[in-house]
Amino acid sequence: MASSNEEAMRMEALGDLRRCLELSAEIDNLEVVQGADTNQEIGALYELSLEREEPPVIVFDNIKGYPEGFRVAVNVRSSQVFSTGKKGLEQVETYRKHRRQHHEPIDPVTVESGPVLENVMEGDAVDTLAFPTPKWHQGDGGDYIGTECMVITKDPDTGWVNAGTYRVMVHDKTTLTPFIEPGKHGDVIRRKYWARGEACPMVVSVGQAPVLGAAAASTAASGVSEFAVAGARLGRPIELVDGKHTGLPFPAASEIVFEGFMPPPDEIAVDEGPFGEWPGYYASNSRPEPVLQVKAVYHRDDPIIVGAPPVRPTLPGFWFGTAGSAHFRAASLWDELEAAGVPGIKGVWTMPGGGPRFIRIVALEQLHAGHAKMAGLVAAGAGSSAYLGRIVIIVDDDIDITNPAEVMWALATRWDPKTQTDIIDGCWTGYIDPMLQPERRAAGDMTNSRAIIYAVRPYHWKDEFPAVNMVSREYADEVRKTWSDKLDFLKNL
Ligand SMILES: Cc1cc2nc3c(=O)[nH]c(=O)nc-3n(C[C@H](O)[C@H](O)[C@H](O)COP(=O)(O)O)c2cc1C
Ligand SMILES: [Mn+2]
Repeated sequence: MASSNEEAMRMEALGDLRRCLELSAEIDNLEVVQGADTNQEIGALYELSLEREEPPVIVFDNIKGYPEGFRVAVNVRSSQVFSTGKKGLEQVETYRKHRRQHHEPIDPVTVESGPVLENVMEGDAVDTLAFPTPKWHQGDGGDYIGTECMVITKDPDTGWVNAGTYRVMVHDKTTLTPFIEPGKHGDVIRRKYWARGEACPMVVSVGQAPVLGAAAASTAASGVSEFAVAGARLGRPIELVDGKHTGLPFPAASEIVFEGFMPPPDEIAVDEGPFGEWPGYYASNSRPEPVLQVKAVYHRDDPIIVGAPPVRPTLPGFWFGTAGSAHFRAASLWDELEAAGVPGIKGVWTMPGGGPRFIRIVALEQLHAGHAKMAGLVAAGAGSSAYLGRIVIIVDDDIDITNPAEVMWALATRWDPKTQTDIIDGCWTGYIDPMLQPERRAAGDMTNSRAIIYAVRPYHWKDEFPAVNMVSREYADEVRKTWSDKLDFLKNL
């Protein structure tokens, strides 16, 4: 019974940001910070909170220089209201199961009105500076209102509405720059308008139901609307209202929405960045980006900016938390491997330090010669890992892939670097890759190389491979039973 109540609570929080904050407070997992400064202080407190694996939700209120009620919230999607109590691969499996049960897309519905329309700024009244937008990191080139946000565009050919999370910098009252890496859906769509000599209609939602942030940040297939994915996960349609200027839809319960047009970059572009990025650097530095010229701002009373700015991927709260979503991305790749017809997958994981993308580990029950290679090639190119990867490691299924020491042991003892490695060049990467060579960066050649490492017992002599030096689980249990009353060191072992 308790567990179905908890599931109901999780779904309620997933579908409604303000309810999520209330429920987080009820379980004592929410910290309210009064009087912090948007200039680096909010960002520093957030970064320090991520030294914990399970940071609290933090709501900043009475922010210096801004009206009471104009808030910033962080660590929302890692709130303990979403905890299933599961860890490691069990958590990955939980995500997969949930997705299987909720995979039929549920299209959004258009409604007449919603709380996002409580306040509207148009014409001379448009003021994107009215909100307590943090300068998150010391080296940032400006204030970023979009970190956990949805950038909404519509394919002019098919009517597909895409929503992706791309960081958004504030320049002046009417100018924002969403930073969309080449090849992301928002980029592919905007270029279609530009090719016709038109400005791209665009909407940015800042602060929305956690399920929407999760959908916008994960890789839905081309042509699939993240609103329908979010609806599927919630089991009910997302309610949208249409913008007056672009006709683009946005969530009726969004906290803040900017609506406008993005002309082609040869008409207008301004310097975006630098911004502290999740690989742990300021790699994309500063470069001209096309601008969103804002025609209307819609916001709720006492609006909440939801922030999920990147930090180095060595911080535990990041790796597990909102921006990292390590488990969620592992679940995506596992699903993709199976969809591609790779059998015998026993687990998928990401390595701490590599954030959600750079270092992906697959545990495989090898069924035939060439099977490990099959898994490695798919894992390196599948939708959720194609962008910004570095290393794929395939290991046998006796390796506990959630334990970095075990993965290193597989590398140390089952991998012949010369014969069990593929190096593949020309893969998709982005400006935020610190290893993107200066020549490629300058030429707009956003590609890098990948290593696929097969740290598995070579299939054709796996039966001759030296046996592992380890007490069997059965004998260990037997010995423990005999001795645990007498020996302290056996307690809790
Ligand atoms: C907090 C956060 C910030 C992100 N910022 C960016 C960004 O600035 N630019 C970008 O191209 N992708 C960014 N991403 C990754 C994209 O959201 C992700 O690739 C998503 O699949 C994009 O949507 P799309 O597949 O519809 O293009 C970010 C993800 C998260 C979780
Ligand atoms: Mn998409």
